[in-house]
Amino acid sequence: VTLEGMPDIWAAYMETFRIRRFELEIANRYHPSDGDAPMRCPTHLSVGQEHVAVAVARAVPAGSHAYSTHRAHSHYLSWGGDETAFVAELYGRVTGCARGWGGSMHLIDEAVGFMGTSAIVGSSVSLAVGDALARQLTNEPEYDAGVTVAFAGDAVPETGQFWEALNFAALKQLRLLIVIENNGLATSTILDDRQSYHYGPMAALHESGFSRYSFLDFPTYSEIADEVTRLIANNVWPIVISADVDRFAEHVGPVLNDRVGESGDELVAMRKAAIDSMGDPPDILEVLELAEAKRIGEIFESMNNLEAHPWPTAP
Ligand SMILES: Cc1ncc(C[n+]2csc(CCOP(=O)(O)OP(=O)(O)O)c2C)c(N)n1
Ligand SMILES: [Mg+2]
Repeated sequence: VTLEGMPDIWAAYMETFRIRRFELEIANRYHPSDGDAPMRCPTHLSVGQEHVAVAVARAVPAGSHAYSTHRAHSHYLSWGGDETAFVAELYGRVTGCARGWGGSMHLIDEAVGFMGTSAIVGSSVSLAVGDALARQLTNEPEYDAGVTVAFAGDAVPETGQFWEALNFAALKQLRLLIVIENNGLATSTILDDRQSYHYGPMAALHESGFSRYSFLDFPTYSEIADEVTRLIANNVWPIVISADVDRFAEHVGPVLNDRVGESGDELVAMRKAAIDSMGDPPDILEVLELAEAKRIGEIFESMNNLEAHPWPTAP
């Protein structure tokens, strides 16, 4: 069974499912009762938010780059980051994408245009603005056609560097797309306790009235993908998209909340949309899901082989 010939929502769903599986494997394996080489790296899970990354990655032109934050798993994976290098990095092995020294908050895979992550709140935007400037200064057609994406949390507009980056990008008309995953929380502080409703940074973005700043109220996968496509075609830069999401996990760590918020679970909605799109019995999807879950589980299992995935040695 393959995805060939299936409607786009099938591939989008399976991609979102893939990322959710990685996150659930991390949650399940974080505190193993057996094994002498457990995962120790602090992790910020993207459970509940995966569809944003999938929509953006599938909507941007070829040659686009991405920068991300402490909550980077969905961004790295949606950009096509190497799966084994991802898991090896979480286990602190030399085969990891940052040679085992960086962990979850320093994911990188330049081969696919995933240029790096930093846990300094706001820094993804500053890094991306430099990348977007480089894009403008070169004359390579594919590079020019791509965009530079900065994934960001809702705390990012509370930093100075967000506004400095936005100003510079607007001045130079840089192909910068800032994607804010607005889960309404910075660690555990809600938006209303951090930002003035009338005069705070989100209000200021709203007030600016720019057609290229878009605020999506618990959007579906398709609404995000369509909005990214529309604004890129509009070709006025920079672009800011804020998508309301629910985070189904604690801020840092493997523990999932039982909470499925206001929005429901978009992964479940995408699954239903995939089935409805074909009028097909769901068993095809189940076969695909089981195979994918098994494949991903095996990547984690492979970390038990310390010869294949050794510890790094001190430089
Ligand atoms: C400059 C800076 N200040 C404070 C912190 C501590 N810190 C880590 S994550 C975080 C909250 C981030 O919230 P948000 O951007 O909404 O991302 P989320 O965790 O909700 O995805 C803070 C304050 C930091 N990493 N960097
Ligand atoms: Mg947040």
